[in-house]
Amino acid sequence: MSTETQQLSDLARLLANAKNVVVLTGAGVSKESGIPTFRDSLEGYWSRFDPGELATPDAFAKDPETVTRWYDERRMAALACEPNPGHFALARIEAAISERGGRFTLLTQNVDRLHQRAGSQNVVEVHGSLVEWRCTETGERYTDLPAPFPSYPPRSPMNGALRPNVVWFGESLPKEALDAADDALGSCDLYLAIGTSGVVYPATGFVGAAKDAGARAAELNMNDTPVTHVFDFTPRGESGSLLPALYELAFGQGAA
Ligand code: BV8
Repeated sequence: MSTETQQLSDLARLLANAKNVVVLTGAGVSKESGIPTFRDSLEGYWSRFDPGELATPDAFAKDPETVTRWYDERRMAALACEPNPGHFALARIEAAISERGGRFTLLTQNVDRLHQRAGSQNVVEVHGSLVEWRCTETGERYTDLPAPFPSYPPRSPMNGALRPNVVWFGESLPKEALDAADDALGSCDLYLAIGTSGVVYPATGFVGAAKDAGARAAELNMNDTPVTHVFDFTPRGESGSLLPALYELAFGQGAA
């Protein structure tokens, strides 16, 4: 048996008996749905921009038209995409663990809402969402929005500029998201980081809290990251293949 398969079957055995699983997903999980990952070179018109520069309050203050146009194009792309087998497998893993009386928390850095569309229930959007925009004057949030916006920056009914309700670099994560993450991580026995490059904090640091709670940790990714050394299991491959295989090994007909 290859070390890859051995890793996945060892991980599946832990997953089948886990009491409190915490998963962190990144843009890699949505790649097979056709959504470019956050650090993939931006295509076409956007190739001249650095996403890390555009995803900031300064960029919005300087050029709200360009920033809101970028986010609206990403919103349209996300709405046009479908969840992939990796998203559906995570929803099935959550259901299997819940059925056994276990706890499952999905912390996602993704802003595309594909986990929810695949049926995941306990989803914490640590970086917000593309489909929710908020008025910069009143803070009011809106999800029932024109698709696409007729002009940029879009305006709220109060005529305030609308911004995407995502967390930009330099902005704190929503308190309720951080509290939910801390609560789940504090008694976690298995932590999975999936499809994330492990460079953005505080999300990348969640694995440390899980390890402090005594959890085993797995990093399912295409390649190594700056935090790979922290993990006990590091199966490599596409999440759209690894996650259905993990589900089958842990809960499927052939489960050990
Ligand atoms: C904070 C939402 C406290 C918007 C995002 C200076 C000032 C302030 C803060 C900092 C600073 N310097 C550093 C920081 C901290 C900063 C940070 O971590 N910077 C990094 C870059 C060094 N963090 C913050 O600012 C956070 N807030 O710290 O608040 C604070 C407040 C004020 C002052 C000081 C501190 C806020 C971070 C949130 C930023 N918002 N997104 C948007 O989406 O536009 S982050 C952005 O990166 C996305 O959310 C994305 O999800 C996230 C992480 O990226 P990944 O998901 O990992 O995606 P990536 O493309 O990088 O990698 C994809 C991976 O998938 C790859 O490894 C690839 O191999 C793999 N893959 C590809 N295909 C597949 C696959 N894997 C499996 N299957 C496949 N098929």
